[in-house]
Amino acid sequence: ADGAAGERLRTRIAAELDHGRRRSVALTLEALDEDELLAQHSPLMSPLVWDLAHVGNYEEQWLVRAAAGGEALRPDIDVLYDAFENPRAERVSLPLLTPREARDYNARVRARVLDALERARFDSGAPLLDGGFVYHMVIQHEHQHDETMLATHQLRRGRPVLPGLTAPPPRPAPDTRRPAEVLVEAGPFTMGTDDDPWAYDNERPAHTVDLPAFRIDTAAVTNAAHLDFIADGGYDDPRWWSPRGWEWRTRSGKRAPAFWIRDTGGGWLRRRMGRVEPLPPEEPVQHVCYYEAEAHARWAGKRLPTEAEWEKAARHDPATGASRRHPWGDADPAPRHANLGQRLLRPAPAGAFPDGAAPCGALQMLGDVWEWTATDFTGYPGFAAFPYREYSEVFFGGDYKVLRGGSWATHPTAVRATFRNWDHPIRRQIFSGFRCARDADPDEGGRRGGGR
Ligand code: AVJ
Ligand code: FE
Repeated sequence: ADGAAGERLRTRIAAELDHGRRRSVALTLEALDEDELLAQHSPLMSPLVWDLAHVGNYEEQWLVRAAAGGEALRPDIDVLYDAFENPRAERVSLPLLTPREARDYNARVRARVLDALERARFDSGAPLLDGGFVYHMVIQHEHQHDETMLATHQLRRGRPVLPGLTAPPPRPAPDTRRPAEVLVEAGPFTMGTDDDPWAYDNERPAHTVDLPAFRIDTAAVTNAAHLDFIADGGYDDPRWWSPRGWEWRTRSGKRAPAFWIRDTGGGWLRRRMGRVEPLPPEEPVQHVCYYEAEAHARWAGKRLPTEAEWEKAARHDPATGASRRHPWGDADPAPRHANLGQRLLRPAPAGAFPDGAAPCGALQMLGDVWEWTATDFTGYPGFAAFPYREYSEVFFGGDYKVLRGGSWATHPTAVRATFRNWDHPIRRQIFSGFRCARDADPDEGGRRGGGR
């Protein structure tokens, strides 16, 4: 028996499984009628009913079959919900479960899972179950798809359906006197983790990375700052764009972030979950691709942070030399720390959440918008795929940039300062923004900066 700790973990897991399912249901069955659930809202996305049954099928495969050794409920549908077999644009033409069938299937899987959870032991040395790993993986998987479903909602045309859209934006008193940048001194820090019971394989193993001193923006780049970039002709000036970025810029014809709309008066509006509203200047810019982030940073005389710089700024505590789980410490994310978990359907103003500051003073490293980094997605030294290659390893070396920190849509269980996300550099339907960095001046921060 795994004692009181095991009992606490089982209770927490049951609660988190339930939170995830309530969220999926709110984004599908409660939000939209059958036609809209089956429809393809964008070639970039699955029909929502695919995500819904995929989440149940993943749970069946990992918790019913792999972890508990139970009998398969619907082995016949595995092939429909295999993300590698079926590109997103083609899923609409598969013989998918109907919304009702998907809901019933998910409920049957969940009943088996809760039954198995009663008997699960987390200290038996079985790698899949150790510390609750595979349950945590499945909980995070559902939340990741819930964020994906929110991106589908954002792309969808038609009447707004999500509750909370018209609520006034909260004003957690952004610190307008905050410094524009903070300094991170030269030296080593621990990147990644060996023992976080929620960490994916790509966050492991912990390893030391030694960095020169650098400066990083205190908060993410705002809509106002991006408007300055636009007003200065940034989208038309090849000096700021990398060759691949300029190719994207000219081929796509894009000259503003996705979902921005030019007002007849010359100002800017944005479409958010079906609602058109004035563009809020103080919010982090959202729905930019990697190339736009890269060009803006160069125009500003800066660059994007590397992934290692981002993680060091987010969690390295120079007072102890240790790396924290979250910027503010090891405590689980609470509403005062960060804008996570779809409490709002938007980013909070840049400069908010002083209680969530990192040791270096950077704000909002978790929540609000995913932040593009300059780094390609690869495995850390000593990487070992676990428990399956298709979560991360098959993407290593592909055309993917790492994003860090989670967005307003990311559930608190599905992000931490070690969490790594990745996407193609042209993608803009995700809740993506950025902050800039630059080498420290030669006379500050210890060992001088240099090329990388
Ligand atoms: C880690 C967010 C890139 O959504 O493609 C979902 C997560 N993996 N199902 C994705 C994932 C399998 C993945 N990302
Ligand atoms: Fe998935």
